[in-house]
Parts: sequence; structure tokens; C-alpha cells
Amino acid sequence: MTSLVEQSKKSAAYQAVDDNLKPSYKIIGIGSGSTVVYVAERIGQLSNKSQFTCIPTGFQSKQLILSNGLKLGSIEEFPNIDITFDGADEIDSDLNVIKGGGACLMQEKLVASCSKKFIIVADFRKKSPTGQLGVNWRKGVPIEIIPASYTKILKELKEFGAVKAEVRSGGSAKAGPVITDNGMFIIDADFGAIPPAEVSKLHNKIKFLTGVVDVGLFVNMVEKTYIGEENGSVSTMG
Ligand code: ABF
Repeated sequence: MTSLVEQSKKSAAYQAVDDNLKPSYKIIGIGSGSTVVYVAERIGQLSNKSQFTCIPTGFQSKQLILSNGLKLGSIEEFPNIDITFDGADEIDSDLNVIKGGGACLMQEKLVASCSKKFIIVADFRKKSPTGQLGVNWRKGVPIEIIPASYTKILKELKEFGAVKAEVRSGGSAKAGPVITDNGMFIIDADFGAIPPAEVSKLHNKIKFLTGVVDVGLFVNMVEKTYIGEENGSVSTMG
């Protein structure tokens, strides 16, 4: 039996594709995570799917494109993307989002920044209940860093007010740090609730630190969000 959360992911993804994928589009960005699985599935059902070239945001995303019979392209060949669909860890009232729970934030931001339209698909748990980031998503802001810089950056994040900041590990003490598709580490930094007006400032401060590759705060990038609600409906913002 499909769970409520799974059903809400599917409804949001299917509606986002149905509402936004125009026949004139050629290049589509495909994000990462468990909600985008349904985006790729929906695009894979279209009779005109061969007209689209899909640009991945990481290894999982590449597999999704191929397993749904879609044409795979690269961001190097196609830096002008018509539309990108991606998931999120949390969404605030200004459509700023936390991303990177799946450790793909750098390539997700690269693809999003090359896209004319950037659409977020998510289940009801991702909408912040207070409109601020860092409320439901308590694991912290994911930050991709160059491995040798972690001691320095952990110290700087604490000076910036992080109540907790740590290098993400593979789940056990023995597993060691998670390594991204780019060969980097991820730090998760918990700043508590971040008011929408402060997100850009925090993003810029972190991004400026030497050793930071990119920050899982996506500011002023999202055009529209599709949220699968608990009652089976899909709500949109933007
Ligand atoms: C990616 O997958 C992320 O940046 C985010 O961390 C996550 C969302 O996943 P899901 O759709 O599984 O909740 O898009």
C-alpha cells in the first residue's frame, strides 16, 4: 500500500510536470531525492519524451533519467536549461529552500542556476510551519567543503552562531565522512530558525569562507513550489 507521504510526493511531482512542461521545451534539469523519482517517471510516460534532453544533478539523478528511457545530456553541453524540477528539505515563506540532505547540493545549484524556471516538488513535511528555515529540518544547513578545510570552517560556523556543526558521516563511526559526487565533504550546521530576511545574509557569509564549495541555501532561485498535502490535494506557492 502506498503511504500518505509517498502519495503526496507523487501527486506534487505529477502536477508540477503536467502544469509546467511545455511542448516547446528541449532541455530539462532533473534534481535528486525521492520526490524527483516521480518527476522522471511522469516525463517518461509522455509520448513526446524523445524531444527532451535531461541534465542530471548527480549519480542518482543520472540513473533516474536512464531508467525512465529519457535522453541524457550534460551541463557542459547544455548550459541553457528550459526548466528544472528538484526536491527540497525545507521551504520558507519567501520560497527560499534548504537543500543538500542528499549531499548533491553543488550540482543541484549549478543546474538550477542554468535554468530559466526552477520548480520545487515536495511532500507536506517540507513546508516550514512558521515560514522560517531550520524549523522542521533540524539537521542543519548542508555545506559542501574542500576536505582539508573542515577544522577551519567548523570553527568559523560556530563564530557565525551555529549551535551545532559537524562533518556528515556515513552513519557509523567506522564509515567516515560522506564523500560527495565532487569528492568533497559535507558539513551540517544548525543555526536554529532562520528568518526569511536573514537567509541571504547567512548564505553570503558562509559562501565567502575559503574552503566552501557551496551552501545548501537556495535564495531567490525558486519560481514555484508544488506541495503534496495530507488531504491529497496539491498546493502551490509562487
Ligand atoms: C534533493 O533531495 C535535495 O537537495 C534534498 O536534500 C532532497 C529532497 O529529497 P526528497 O525529495 O527525498 O525529500 O533534492
